Amino acid sequence: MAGEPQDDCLFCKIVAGSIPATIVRETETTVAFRDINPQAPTHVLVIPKEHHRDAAALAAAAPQLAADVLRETQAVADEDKLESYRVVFNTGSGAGQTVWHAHAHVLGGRGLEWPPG
Ligand code: DGP
Repeated sequence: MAGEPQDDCLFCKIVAGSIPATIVRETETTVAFRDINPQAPTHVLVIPKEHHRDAAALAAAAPQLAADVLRETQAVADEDKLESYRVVFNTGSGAGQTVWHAHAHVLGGRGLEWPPG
């Protein structure tokens, strides 16, 4: 069911604490932790604690929770004192999504080119 933890989901396991992660922030509804393969000096993933397969599914099923995730991206940027940063939701395998639990990448701490690859 939408929102229920999935046994085979890596990020649900991070939420549950059964897989370790470097957690930078946690709220009642979200967790933010450092990406295992950082692409910038700050590379933090913000996820809803509920399981939704991608950002579009999250926004459709739980818009308030999607807003919580977005609000936390700013909090992460503040925590790492980033003046400029990028928020990315890879959505679908063609866009590079590899983990099927909605997550925002917060990237910063270096110059970021546009357009992205
Ligand atoms: P995406 O490709 O947009 O689905 O992003 C998934 C990200 O998750 C990717 O940048 C690497 C990160 N990642 C994968 N496995 C782990 C893990 O076990 N721990 C942490 N901290 N990050 C992970």
